[in-house]
Amino acid sequence: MRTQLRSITIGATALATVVSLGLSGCSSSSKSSSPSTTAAPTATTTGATSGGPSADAVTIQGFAFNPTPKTVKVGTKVTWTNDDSFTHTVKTLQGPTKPDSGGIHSGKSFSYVFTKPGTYQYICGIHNSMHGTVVVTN
Ligand SMILES: [Cu+2]
Repeated sequence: MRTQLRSITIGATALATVVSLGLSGCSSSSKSSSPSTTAAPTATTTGATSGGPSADAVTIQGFAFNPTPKTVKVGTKVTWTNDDSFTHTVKTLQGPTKPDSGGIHSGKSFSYVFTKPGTYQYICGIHNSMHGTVVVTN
């Protein structure tokens, strides 16, 4: 009885291995196990966002973030591009998360994916008078 239980366990493990190897694996060890059509969900497109995150942009120019406030949906990737000839940063003071770019040199950009809804208030860490806001909605 014990051995029987054991062999069942081994069989299940072997099956699981075959499944995890997928169709690409060599199925040389396939000994006509009854084809269980209780299919393992192989190609599950996981959850909400199929087709990648949406994107939005903020420009840094003339010592200002534009536009601000910027309203985006959760999961949006926001890219700040520095069109000034000075280095700026995006430093979040208040928000569910605290994106902090570090120095964004002239002509460079910084991207951040907002995964939590809320209001994000940020400044330029170098020029503290530069204020910006991102509002992330569900
Ligand atoms: Cu700045």
